[in-house]
Amino acid sequence: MLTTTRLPKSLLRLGCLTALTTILMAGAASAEAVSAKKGETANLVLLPKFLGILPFDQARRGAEEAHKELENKGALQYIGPTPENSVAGQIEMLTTATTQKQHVVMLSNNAGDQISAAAEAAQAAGTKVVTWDSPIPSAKGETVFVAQVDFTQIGVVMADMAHSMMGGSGEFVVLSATPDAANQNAWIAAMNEALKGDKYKDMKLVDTVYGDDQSEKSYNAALALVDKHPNIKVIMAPTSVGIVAAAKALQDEKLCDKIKVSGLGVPAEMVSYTMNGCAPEFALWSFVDLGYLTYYTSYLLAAGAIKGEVGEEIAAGRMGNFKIEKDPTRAAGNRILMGPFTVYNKDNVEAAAN
Ligand code: RAM
Repeated sequence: MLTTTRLPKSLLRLGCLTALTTILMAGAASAEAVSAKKGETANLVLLPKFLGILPFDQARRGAEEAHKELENKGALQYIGPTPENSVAGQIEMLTTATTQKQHVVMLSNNAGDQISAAAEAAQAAGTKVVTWDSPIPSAKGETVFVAQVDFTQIGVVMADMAHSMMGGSGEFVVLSATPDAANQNAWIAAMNEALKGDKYKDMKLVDTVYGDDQSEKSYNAALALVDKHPNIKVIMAPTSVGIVAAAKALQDEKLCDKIKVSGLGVPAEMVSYTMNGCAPEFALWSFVDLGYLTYYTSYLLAAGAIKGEVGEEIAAGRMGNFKIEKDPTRAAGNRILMGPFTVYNKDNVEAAAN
């Protein structure tokens, strides 16, 4: 983005329009951004937490769009474990991809730091690891994280959605994905941090439980929360699986007048619960775009056009330019920040669900 502070003072004083326009145009074209050369050979593996849910299918769609656009002569594989075997399955698949000498594994990490040894081994053998959706917490073995949104900000959004649904006071609970999920854990930590603010002083988070991103487990976990904490006003589920399961559980138990669901969900899966008032407000970003941007990043890395270092800028096709920066939400690691996210309610959810 261009700001006037980047223009030389002498120019501003002169108000020289032609020179100013030239500079603005040069800035817009972003001379430093690295563009992808079509037709390279990059063997890429898209490895989500597990297979079988809509957000990851959408990310795959975005990656395939970029794959075609860049006329990659290499292969794009989409592989993943089952939700039940996610941690061990991801580590095994990363190790296999390393043995196969794949150029880049694009990983939505569900294994916490348990995967870092496999990721470091991959890097040592020449297979780069680009994380998306869910990073490696320590960043060990990770080249760069393509962050869907700023993780600190999403914590604040979750606190605010709970605040508005609870009228600013009372008890609420979190129904998360798996206990090791780096993304959900970071969002919950960020929400807890946000809750320290004065605005939220009358809200109390009384429990955090895990439905493992599995529908039935999450459904039962939601029912158990309601039994255990009869006074809760909100179930906050920062998972596309958990939020649907919790909304269905409350609907089935006819509890939506008393308890609301919120969190992160896919509009197409949430629309009926938003319209009937069980889940009045939730947020999400585009997983298609996340897959597309992750692919561009990985293709450029595979081609040797970038190294994944802070300050490098890439041109990511229809999405525009992105800079690699130090990830301010982790102690170590680099990130590319995508954004934005959308907050959905009954006014916009139907249009987004189509
Ligand atoms: C589930 C997964 C994914 C997360 C979304 C919000 O689909 O846990 O990693 O980003 O929820």
